[in-house]
Parts: sequence; C-alpha cells; structure tokens
Amino acid sequence: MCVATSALVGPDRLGAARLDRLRELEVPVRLQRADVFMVALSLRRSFRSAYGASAPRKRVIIVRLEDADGVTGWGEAPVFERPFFGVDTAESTWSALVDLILPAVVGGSFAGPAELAASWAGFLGQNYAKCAVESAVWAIASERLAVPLARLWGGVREGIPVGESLPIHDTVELLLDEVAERVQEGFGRIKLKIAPGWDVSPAAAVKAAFPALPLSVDGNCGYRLETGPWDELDELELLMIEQPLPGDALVEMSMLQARLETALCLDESASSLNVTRTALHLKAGRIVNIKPPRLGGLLTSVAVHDLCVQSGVPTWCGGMLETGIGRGFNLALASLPGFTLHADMSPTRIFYTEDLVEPTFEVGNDGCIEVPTRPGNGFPVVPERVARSATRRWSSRSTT
Ligand code: OSB
Ligand code: MG
Repeated sequence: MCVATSALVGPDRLGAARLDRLRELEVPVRLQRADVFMVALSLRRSFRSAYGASAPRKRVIIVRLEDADGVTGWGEAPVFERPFFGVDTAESTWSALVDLILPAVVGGSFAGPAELAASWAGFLGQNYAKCAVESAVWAIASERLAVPLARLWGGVREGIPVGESLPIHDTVELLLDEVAERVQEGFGRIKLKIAPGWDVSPAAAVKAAFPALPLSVDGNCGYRLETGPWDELDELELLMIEQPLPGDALVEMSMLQARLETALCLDESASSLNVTRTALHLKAGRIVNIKPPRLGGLLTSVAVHDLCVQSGVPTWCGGMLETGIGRGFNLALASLPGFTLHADMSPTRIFYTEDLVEPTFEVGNDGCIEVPTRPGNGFPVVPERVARSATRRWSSRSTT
C-alpha cells in the first residue's frame, strides 16, 4: 500500500552528498539547437483560487533542446498570464527564454546540467524560464546516460502518493460531489483552495462528510493576520494551512504559526533557497511545498529538499497545473526521501482536454502514481501536439 509516511523510506542515505553529486555529474552536452513554443491548451474548467479564475485557455511555454548528437529533451514553463502567484508572466518568461537565456547557451559545450544552469545563475527571477531550460537539459543528460531521472537524482520511491487541489466551487454540494469522486479514484489527500467567503464552511463540510480523509487548505496569500478565520480553521484538525498570508510576510507567518496548532505550509514564501532558510529560521511554517518552476529549477529544488531534510521539516511536491512534460520531472523529484506528504500531482485529464505526452499517467489502485522509469523525459512527448497547439514559435536556427 502506497501511503504518505516517512516510515516508508529509509534514512536519507545520500544526505549532504546528493547535491554535490548532482552538481559534479559529468554528462558533456553540446547544445546545438533550441526551440520554444507558446502553447494554448483548453482547460476543462476554469481554475478558481484566491487569485481569481483562470481564462478558459491556459498558455504554457514548452522548450525543446537538441544536442550535437541529436539527443533531445523537453522542458515546461507552467506560466500564468498575470503576476499574482509569482512575478513572472507568460510574456516575461518568453522574453527571458528567447532574449536572455537561450541565445547565451545555444552553440555552447557544457560539462553537465549544473554548468549549464550556472550560465544564468546571476539573473534575478525568471524562474519559470530557468526551470524549463534546466529541465530539458536534465532530460538530455538522463537520456545520454540511459539512467531515469529519479535514479539520477537519488530517488527512493517507486510510487508517489497523490492528492488533489480542488478549486473554489460554486456550491458546497458540488464540492462534496467532486471530493467523493476523487476519493473513489484513490486520491489520498484533498486540498481546498480557500479565499475570504469560501473557507471554514466548505472545509468543515468536507471534514464532516469524510472525517478520516487527510484535508488541507491553500489560501494563496489571500488573508491578513488580523482578519483571517484562524481559530475556526485551527479547530478542523487540518493537515496544514498552505500560504495564508502574502509570500514576503515571513514575520506575520511566524506570528500566526506561533498561535496555531495546525502546521502552516510555505508555498509562495519558499521563493528561493535563502528565503526558505530564513522562513524556517523564523518558524514561519512547519511544512514546505517544493515546486521546481517557482524555485527556478531542479538543482535549487533538491537544495531546498536537502535543507528541509536537515531541518526535520516534511515536504511535498506541489504543482502549477503542468502538462505531462512538467509532471514527469515533478514525479522524479518527488521520489526523493524528504517528500513524505502527498503530492499535488493530479493527472492532466482533470485540467486539460488533451495532454502533450502519450502515454500519460494515472492514479493506481493504491493511490499512487508510478515514478517514470524511462530515461529522458518521464513520458514521451508528442511533438505534433506541441506544434498543433502552438500560437508562437521561436527557433535558434532561424536567428543564429
Ligand atoms: O498554490 O499550489 C498552488 C496551481 C497553480 C498555481 C498555484 C497552485 C496551484 C494548485 C494546483 O494548487 C496544483 C496542481 O498543479 O495540481
Ligand atoms: Mg499553493
């Protein structure tokens, strides 16, 4: 049975050596070509959170890299139109990719992914762009070594216990129907997006209908310390309250954590390795949600994971409505020992009418998603689907 518990995995055998190994990994890559696709995907329904409702079509940016031997790797920037969740947008990420990051690395030779990622390490922000390029290079490295990413990164799990993040619904009844459906499908944890006006009553209703179901809420920075329904939420015995206050409100998060029994989880606040370290030092939360696009790549994500393991802080892999391209990397990352809580890893069929990979992934009877075992991208990317959904395209070939 695949449950979310630290008892499932042994001690962190690699410990401090893991990141050094990854940074020193030698897989020579001569980067010959880069292609970038602005892709618009139809959402099955709009995703509503404290940031508002998403548009019916969601844009994501897909990066394809090719080395001098013709080995290819794909990466994804799960961007948003407006800078609510983070400072980057679809347009700023496009510009970072095609004006800053890619022209500087195409044609270059690198000892491995870490050396390539060092090319843009000095840039502030641009985290979605950095993550997409670093991911694609990791896919090439994995393919060249014929070693799946999970093994390359020191994964210890074959299946990832899956939770679902439920958007704000029109009514509590509709929400309960969807929770029942997901529980039936094997999802082992439910997270409710909350905002003032949609918080205590939906959470209490789900708790009453499914008392044994691990339940959490995600405020997406929508509350203030002085006015949130803290005592009422605290009584619901939630697994965690994710990011109720603004990302940079670390002192306020720490004050809130001090008066709650329930653990606070850092999402928007965990914006870099140093900020996460500061937040943990201030006791601004007791759980960390790790998302490679928010943190600007896999190496930084592993660094944050290692920090959490060393600090005794449980982590889980969050999501940003990625397609199967981004989820493939997240699944491999979530196989590392510190990821002891359910991941936001719902199959793409829940959000999109069509995935960009085939086959894609599903939740097994045991409530887990299998960690991909193929080298390179976790799931085979369908280039025609990327091309068909693309509304804009850039290639290093036409500009160099
Ligand atoms: O706050 O965790 C979040 C989606 C987009 C942006 C931010 C968040 C989310 C989710 C969905 O909660 C998680 C998923 O990808 O399944
Ligand atoms: Mg969140």
